[in-house]
Amino acid sequence: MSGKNIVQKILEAHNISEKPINEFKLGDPIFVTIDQCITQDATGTMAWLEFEAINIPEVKVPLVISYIDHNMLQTDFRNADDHQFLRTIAAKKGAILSKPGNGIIHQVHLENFATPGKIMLGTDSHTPTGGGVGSLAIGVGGLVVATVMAGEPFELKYPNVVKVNLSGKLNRPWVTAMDVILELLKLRGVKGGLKSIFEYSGPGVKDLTAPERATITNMGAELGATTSIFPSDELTKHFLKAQNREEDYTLLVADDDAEYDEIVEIDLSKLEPNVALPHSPGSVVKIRELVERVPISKLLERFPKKVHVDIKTHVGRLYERNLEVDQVCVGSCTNASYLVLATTASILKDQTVASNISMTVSPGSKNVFMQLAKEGLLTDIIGSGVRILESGCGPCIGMGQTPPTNGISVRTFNRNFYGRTGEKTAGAYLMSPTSASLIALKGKFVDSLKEKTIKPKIFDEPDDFITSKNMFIYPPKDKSAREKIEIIKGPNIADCPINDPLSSEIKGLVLLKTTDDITTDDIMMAGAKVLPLRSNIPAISQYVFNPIDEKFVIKAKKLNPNNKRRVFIVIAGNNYGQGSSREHAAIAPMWLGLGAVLAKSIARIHRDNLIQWGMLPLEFVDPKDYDKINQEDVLILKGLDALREGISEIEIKNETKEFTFKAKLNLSSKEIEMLSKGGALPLIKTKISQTINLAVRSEDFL
Ligand code: MIC
Ligand code: SF4
Repeated sequence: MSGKNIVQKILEAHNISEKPINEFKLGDPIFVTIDQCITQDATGTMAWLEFEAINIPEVKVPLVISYIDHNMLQTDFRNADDHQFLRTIAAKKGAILSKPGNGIIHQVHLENFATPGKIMLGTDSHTPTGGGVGSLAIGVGGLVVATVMAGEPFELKYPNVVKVNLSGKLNRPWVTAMDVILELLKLRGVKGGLKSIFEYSGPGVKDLTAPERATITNMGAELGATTSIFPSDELTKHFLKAQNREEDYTLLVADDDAEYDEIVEIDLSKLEPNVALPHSPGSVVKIRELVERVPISKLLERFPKKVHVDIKTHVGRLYERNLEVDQVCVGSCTNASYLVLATTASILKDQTVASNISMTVSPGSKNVFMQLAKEGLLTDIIGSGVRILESGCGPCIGMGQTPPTNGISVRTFNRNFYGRTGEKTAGAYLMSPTSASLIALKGKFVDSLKEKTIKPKIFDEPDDFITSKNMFIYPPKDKSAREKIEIIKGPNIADCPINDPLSSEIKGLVLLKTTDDITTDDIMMAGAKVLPLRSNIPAISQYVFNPIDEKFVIKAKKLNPNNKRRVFIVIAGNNYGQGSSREHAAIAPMWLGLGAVLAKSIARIHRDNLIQWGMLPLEFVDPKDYDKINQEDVLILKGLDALREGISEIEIKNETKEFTFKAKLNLSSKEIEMLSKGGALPLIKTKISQTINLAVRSEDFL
């Protein structure tokens, strides 16, 4: 037998299924144990409400951390109430809390806890950031984490493992790790990682520090990948040692004769600064091409039709405006580590941000912030006219810094979906902090490789990072102290809703027919107005599909005045639900009456979220049937009591057009159980009450 790749090694060490690792095929369900779980406030309030509903005394995963980093504006009582709830439930249930201001979940976790060889789950799609130090780090919905914290094993669909072979060296300082992941997105697009884990390897790996690797694994989420991972080597050791946790280091590399399902080659020395055009992280071109004003028709030839209108509108506007930009935002879980911000500071030093530009910098963590301050680099940043924001997600999730009408925003973030900036007419361009900083100084897109005067400095990774821990709140060690803690819930925090058990048939109106690549931001928008409602499903459901159909909720209420379950269906193209892990994009439509999504394909996390909440993620057997269905048709889904493990085909009658066609879904036996009960919550409640009874009985015998 051939050797193992890193993914196989980690899965093997955690496998609790009945068969050994070498017998798994693509898509087979594999059960693994979980070492760490992380939540963040925007998804975490729901996850913790679910955990509370499961009603067990404390978390059963060795390390659980609840981060507060998304909802930080506190424009009224709602966010502060959420924070209070998260603080009290963490203390009671045995989780560490990372206070607001401690930093962005993924950056803080990378610095403090991510560990080579461990498997971690996070209620956030950018959890794969931990892959930068060799963790197998996977983003999932809140209910998956809630059930795993309650002791359930985690079920993963066995992935394709793609080797990304890095050769050569980056042409620093202007070409960075961000350009590597943008290159991969250029090569493969936003669907290019479906069902896959990307394992990085090759001589180029040695040139990348752990935080740079984390930039790459973080944004691997935009490929639709299950996760991405780097080996754990000398550079990992240096990073962990500098974070004062050398004991977490283990060597983790693939065997020389390891096999992969696919190999991608990237020569780092050939890369140039890249940029993702509005509104997709997959629409990547070289910055130089925009500066040279490559005709839009030439750019369009590279991209699917779906994105053509966006590119025409936004690049057209950029060219008309002589490449001028309104806003530059540096930060996010992708690009806010110490080294990248130190280089940013060296670009800004003794310069002034152009008068037409508002520039912000949000350091990824409190410790990054302090390190920049200690070394005087913060002075260079502030001195140039940058607006410093606190360490948090901020503008990345539309919490402030919304650009002007028709604005052109340059961001170092990982997503530029339609409307995500908070302004639907604006366009966001994604690129590295070094490229973005030069643009901020010049006021417009420029080719950094031709820059003569500004000379950015490349910093070595420090041997000692600042490793302050005083914004973590550890739960009381003493069980009786934990028991006494009262969970505080403000008036905006509503109970967790629940679905009905599935019957044999669903009759539903097609309330919406959408196109390809609908994002979770399209289904359930973020931003300062809506994020404070994340712990209140009835309230947040008023925004379902708002960015793409403002009348959707009115239609849903008219159809379903008594708030019944499973009365309408959504028809979609490919990659429905790409983007975030927010389960609100499943729960809120469920609340309005969604029974099933019937699509050409559905993104992994969103598919799982639908099942977790008792809705059917169906795919057309013949994608051409998509064209035969119209909005407002009535569909009848039959034989739902006969779902079986593996691929089931379901007969669907279009009652309006009088024809029958087929849809399919590939389910594990656990997923069938979940669907039939109405989701993971009703299922686990049944199971847990049995376990508790059994435990009491065995104690009685002792
Ligand atoms: C995002 O980047 O979209 C988020 C906000 O971090 C989400 C989670 C969420 O919606 O709260 C994610 O990436 O999963
Ligand atoms: Fe926060 Fe943006 Fe990262 Fe999501 S992508 S965790 S909103 S910084």
